[in-house]
Amino acid sequence: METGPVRQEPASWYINVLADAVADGDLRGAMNMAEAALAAGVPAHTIAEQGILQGLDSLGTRFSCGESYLPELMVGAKAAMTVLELLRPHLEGVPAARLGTVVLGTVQGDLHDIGKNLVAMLLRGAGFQVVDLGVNVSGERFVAAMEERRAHLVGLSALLTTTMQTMPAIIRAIRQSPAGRAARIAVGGAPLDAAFAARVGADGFAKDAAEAVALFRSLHDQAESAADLP
Ligand code: B1M
Repeated sequence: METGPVRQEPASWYINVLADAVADGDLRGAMNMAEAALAAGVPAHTIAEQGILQGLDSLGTRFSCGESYLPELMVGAKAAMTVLELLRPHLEGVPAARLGTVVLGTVQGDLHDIGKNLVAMLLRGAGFQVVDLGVNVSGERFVAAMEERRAHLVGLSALLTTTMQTMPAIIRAIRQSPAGRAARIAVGGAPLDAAFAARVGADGFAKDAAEAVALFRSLHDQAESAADLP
């Protein structure tokens, strides 16, 4: 029997095997590999930001090329969501700071929420309170949640080139509401970029969940120093 140290693979090995399992919709394989990666000391945010993302990206490419269809997309998404739930306690942790409240949602017409959920977990881990409105969220629902929770930070997510076009109307609805006058609004999602964010009147764009945390920290600081909170 071998008695030497347990063989440790590089982090990229766990990430690649996990990504393949997600892309193949192999839920058990993805869970096993995420557990093995955690046990090997791969940080939870690396497993999420690289493993899950890489797996869903290659599934998306197969879908675009007609090599996979909607059922495969759904099974891969299910594997990704299950791994994300496994990672949740590691990503959210026990936050020390108590920062502001972020009202977060995927915009109207859009049902993609894996990236938005990852953003929510890292924000909670960083000390924000997150009011997650889920998917298919209208401007009215964003405004109502901001009023109810007295929140001044808002995050809009979109994954479709069609639904990103609903962002200007949602941002207008927020800005025109009494609760939204002092709001700081961030947008994100794969088809967006900083130029789009500026064009639609958002206060910032983040390309991934780690950037979203840094962005909301800076928007929170700006709002505090501007002292224009309601
Ligand atoms: Co859909 N889908 N999908 N899908 N799907 C895409 C987006 C697509 C690119 C696939 C493709 O064709 N290659 C394509 C869009 C094409 C386009 O718009 N031009 C597409 C399509 C076409 C569709 C349908 C129309 C398919 C159909 O029905 N024929 C349909 C639309 C349904 C709807 O929304 N109305 C549909 C449905 C689905 C499923 C339900 C099966 C499933 C979603 C399940 C779920 O989310 N619960 C699904 C999936 C899984 C995908 C892909 C494969 C993966 C998306 C994902 O979760 N990525 C996707 C292809 C791809 O992305 N390569 C695809 C992983 C996630 C961690 O990344 O969401 O980008 P992402 O989030 C990142 C950043 O963007 C950022 O941080 C996150 C972490 O790093 N971020 C923010 C996100 N939100 C942020 C907010 C912020 C800041 C940062 O601040 C507020």
